[in-house]
Amino acid sequence: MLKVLLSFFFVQMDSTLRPELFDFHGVMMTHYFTDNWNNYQNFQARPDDILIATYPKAGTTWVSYILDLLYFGQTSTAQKTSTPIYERVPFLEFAVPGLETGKDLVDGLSTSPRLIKTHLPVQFIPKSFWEQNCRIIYVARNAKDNMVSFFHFDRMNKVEPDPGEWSSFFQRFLDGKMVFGSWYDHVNNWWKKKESYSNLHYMFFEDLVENTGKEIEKLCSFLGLSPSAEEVETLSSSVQFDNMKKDKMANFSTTPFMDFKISPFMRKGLLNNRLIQEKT
Ligand code: PPS
Repeated sequence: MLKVLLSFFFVQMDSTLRPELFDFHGVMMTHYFTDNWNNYQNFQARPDDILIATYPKAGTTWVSYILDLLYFGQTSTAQKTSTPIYERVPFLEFAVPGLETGKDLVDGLSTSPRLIKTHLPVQFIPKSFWEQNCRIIYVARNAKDNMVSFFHFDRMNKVEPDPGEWSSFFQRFLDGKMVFGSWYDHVNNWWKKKESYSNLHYMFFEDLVENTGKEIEKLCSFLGLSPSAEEVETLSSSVQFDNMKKDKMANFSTTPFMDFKISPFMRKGLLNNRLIQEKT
């Protein structure tokens, strides 16, 4: 019942209730990701925590789902069919009134390891992740597909700033005036972090599309896991776009503030240049 009421409330929110962007320590943010700043900056990471970091719309959910299946694929079916991915892999900085904060959801996780999602630029990561030498996976996606995905997401997500017309959104993206700042600064500063922090696995959305099994193997090698070739094959097919799109626990259709009548969360998930290649 609570979920139904929340959906009603969020879907009724009009554009005037959408958040404004503001400059926060040199990065454009909205208050939904800064209201809980002090709390999440003091987050106490554990050495086996795994952080999945991305610029928004770069493949966070895909990699979260892969890791969840790698570690907890044997969990009871009841849990798998009733706990959405955003509760299994909480979004650390998320703080929307009426919903549990990401930080509280992480604190409530009883799993080991805990899988944690973030879109924070590298300079905003709570210091305990570095102190505990946690494993961090960063996923980057090419700017064009990332931007298109972000535009459609902002249209349907009522807790994002209004995207406006495509032309102004396009310019804003180029100017780096998006939630979590500039795409270029994000992917570039995380890339540079690899030089000083070795427990960082930097991967690309495009490689996952091209050869999911190979990327899963690289992930496993980073995580110190050794699944059989058959297990990798099975996992690789379970996490293909069409399967995840159908899965209510992975496709965000249970989220109260997203309007799927405007656009689905899992929209295309393909490379535009691959489509072009296929056509020529
Ligand atoms: S979010 O809201 O920032 O956490 O979004 P994120 O999960 O990072 O990115 C969403 C995009 O990833 C696509 N996606 C996939 N593509 C291919 N295969 C699989 N399995 C898959 N899972 C998620 C999803 O469709 C979004 O991209 P677009 O281009 O909008 O479809």
